Amino acid sequence: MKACFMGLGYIGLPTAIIAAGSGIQVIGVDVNPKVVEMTNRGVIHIVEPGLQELCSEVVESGKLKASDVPEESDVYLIVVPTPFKGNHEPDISYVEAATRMVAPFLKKGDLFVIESTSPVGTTEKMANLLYALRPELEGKIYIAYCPERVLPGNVIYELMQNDRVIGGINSESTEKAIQFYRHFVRGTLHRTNARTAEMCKLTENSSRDVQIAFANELSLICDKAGINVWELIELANKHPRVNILQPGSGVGGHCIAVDPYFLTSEFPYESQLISKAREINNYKAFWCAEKIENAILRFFLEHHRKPVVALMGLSFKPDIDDLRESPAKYITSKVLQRSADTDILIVEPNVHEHPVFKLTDYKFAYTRADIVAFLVSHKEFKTLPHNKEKVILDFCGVFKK
Ligand code: SAJ
Repeated sequence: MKACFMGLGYIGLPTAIIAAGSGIQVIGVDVNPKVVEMTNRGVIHIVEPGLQELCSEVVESGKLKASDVPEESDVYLIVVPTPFKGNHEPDISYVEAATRMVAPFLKKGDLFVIESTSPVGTTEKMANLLYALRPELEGKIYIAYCPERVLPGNVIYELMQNDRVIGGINSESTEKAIQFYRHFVRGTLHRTNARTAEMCKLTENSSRDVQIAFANELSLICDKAGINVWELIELANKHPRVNILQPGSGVGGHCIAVDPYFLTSEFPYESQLISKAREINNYKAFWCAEKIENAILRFFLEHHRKPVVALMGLSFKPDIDDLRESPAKYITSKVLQRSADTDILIVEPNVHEHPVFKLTDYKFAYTRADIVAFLVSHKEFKTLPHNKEKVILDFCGVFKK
């Protein structure tokens, strides 16, 4: 069997590698020539534990090859980004472009699967597009939606072990997609229709966003009330039916901070809670930036000199190199803008170089700084010694108690 993966990003690349590892012949297609070149050398362009070794193996064995154009295959998977436009409306133009690219290669009996997070109805839309481009294939190809559910940082395990929801445009398509995913997924494959599968993905990430918003709201209340929010949550979670998540510097990444808008833009009146959760999680990053700016001002008034400030972490969550939609990056930019004349040290242990931010070693920054703001709870930061001399703004529970 041969599969063509359109998109070798944070999800497409690991999935292509795992599929190739299961014996499927894989061609991975990406518009970025650097990604194609690196993949063909067996080098991954993302940080993901364990993935490098697997990539080298499947490239050496000839099971995975990358290119900028698709090749005739039996299965085509669309794993490209779905960002949103300025007004938070989903932008499915990459899904559409990838669909157009594979259309000439499709033949009778082939399977076409969308994995990209998509607004409800996208799979049907792409089916209609394919039939418009290749009318002779109507009713002769299988089309399904199967959202990915993996957590960056634990991708290999989750790709193989997580349950998957698979929804075809008809039951034959669902069955065909189930047969494909059986090659490399050990979790249960749940059958549904395409619209429900699309909605399921949006529901999962919106649900997490709402839950994090609750934790972030608690952190704002606790800050005013003089209560340690980490201790509070730990205690509340001792209740057998309470399970509160952790507050942080906001919600980032290309999933949780984006997907709820796919619902709020299309169902604005029905999605009040989802909408409010987005507002709270966005506000949390703004609030953190204000806290840092106030601390700088207070330090100046007390010590009659500008403080050295360390901003610890830039990625959107702990122990990864991914800066997409990162609240830490937003906070850093905002503080740099507003406190341009202050000595600000920026730290991100998972990134070597950044085109905009000059990065500093985390131990050096921590030692030098008068004010330390933890924006991401990277594992390295947890090993730093407590220092009562410094002003510590711990937005994500590095030192918890
Ligand atoms: N965060 C908190 N507090 C928490 C948990 C997370 O503030 O208690 C923040 C993180 O710091 C980060 C953001 O939320 O900024 C999102 O991180 P995450 O770990 O919750 O999720 P992602 O974006 O890495 O992955 C999510 C996952 N979805 C769910 O857990 C429902 C993953 O399974 C999906 O595959 C992925 O989105 C996706 O691709 O959609």
